[in-house]
Amino acid sequence: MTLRESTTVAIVGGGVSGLTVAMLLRRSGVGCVVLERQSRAYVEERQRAGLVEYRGVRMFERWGLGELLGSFPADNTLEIRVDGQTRLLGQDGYSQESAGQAVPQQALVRNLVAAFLADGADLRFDAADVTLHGIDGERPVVGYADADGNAREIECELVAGCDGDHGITNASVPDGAMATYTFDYGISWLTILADAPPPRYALMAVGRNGYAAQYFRGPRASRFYLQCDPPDTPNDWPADRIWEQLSFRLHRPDLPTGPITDTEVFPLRSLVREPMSYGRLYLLGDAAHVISPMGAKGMNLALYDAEVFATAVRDFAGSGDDEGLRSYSDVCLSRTWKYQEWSHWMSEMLHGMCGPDTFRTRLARARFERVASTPVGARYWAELMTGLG
Ligand code: FAS
Repeated sequence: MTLRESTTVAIVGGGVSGLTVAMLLRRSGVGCVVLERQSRAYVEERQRAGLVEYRGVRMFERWGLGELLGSFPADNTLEIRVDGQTRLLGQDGYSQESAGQAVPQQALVRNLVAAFLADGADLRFDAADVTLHGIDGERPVVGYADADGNAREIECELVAGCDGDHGITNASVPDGAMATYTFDYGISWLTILADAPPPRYALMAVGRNGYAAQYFRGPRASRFYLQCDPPDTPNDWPADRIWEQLSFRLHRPDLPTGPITDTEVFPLRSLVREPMSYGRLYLLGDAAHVISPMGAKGMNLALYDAEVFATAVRDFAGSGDDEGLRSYSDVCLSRTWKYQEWSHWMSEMLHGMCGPDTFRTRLARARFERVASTPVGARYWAELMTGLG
């Protein structure tokens, strides 16, 4: 027998977008249930992004949730090493007054889970076989099997698809109802997590030696990136080769090493689904758009979608005003494309500065010089890095 219940918003996916929108709906007095396929432990340990932009920091503060960001360092400085020469971006007044916070995504997710459950809210892990029904009607139904294998159904007014790029919600939209735009950079990154001391500033190295980066992921942890050949797998990168290439590209013969805890190869690619809603289904975060990590906007676009959707639902549930829901897709797509352009612009510049000395390399270096040494270039970079642009 199927157990049936109802709520206002059924949220599929308990990652950073699902948990943030759930928390904001909770603050707005709107009923919601979050269904997450994985276990709590898995979700809380999964390492991804590492920067909440200034706009995101202000958003959490605005909703009275600033403490969920913890006391991680706030800094907008990015050190770019060009053939070993240090150039610092983000030292201008605008950047320093609008600093983002280096919050590891898993730390934010952990804090969101704890706060949501402590508030007595409804978050269900190990929810399997989620299916959507009647999303083009007035009362959609979300079906799933709970952790004990019981079949359950949740009738609701709205469904928030927060289940990522390969989730069930975007796959539930009928063919032809959404357009999908994709871009493949033809570049892959080896991403490395290591218990190695983090850099003073977020660090990227470009130039003849190739691309590498190092970011804070904790007081004694770093996330490194190495550009690698697309067919590569982690097996092609034993630890000694990783450290040899990192110290070579970062121009750090004395680079402190440490145990490597995770490696993964992922292709740099971007994707946008338009529109970001269909009937009573609204897509948020990676369920609607994937962006290359260059420019650190993946998690931040997910946070933006969460606030736009939660505000729209609050108005709809409160006064029946559906203007926010009707404009949700356009509002979020406008920002999504702006930051897709930013991420592409950054990738073209920073990856363009690597490798042999060609016309394209010189163009990329000229673009970098404008950013690094002119007030207009610095301001353009700062506005987009902070998320205020
Ligand atoms: P998430 O993928 O975070 O969450 C979706 C949730 O839905 C997951 O918990 C999943 O288990 C659940 N789910 C999926 N299918 C389901 C189903 N059928 N039923 C129920 N639940 C389901 N961005 C950066 O800016 N910097 C980085 O360094 C960076 N590194 C990344 C590394 C990797 C490997 C990946 C994949 C992404 C990275 N990103 C990075 C981008 C990342 O931050 C995403 O933009 C962000 O996680 C998006 O958040 P969500 O939309 O909530 O999706």
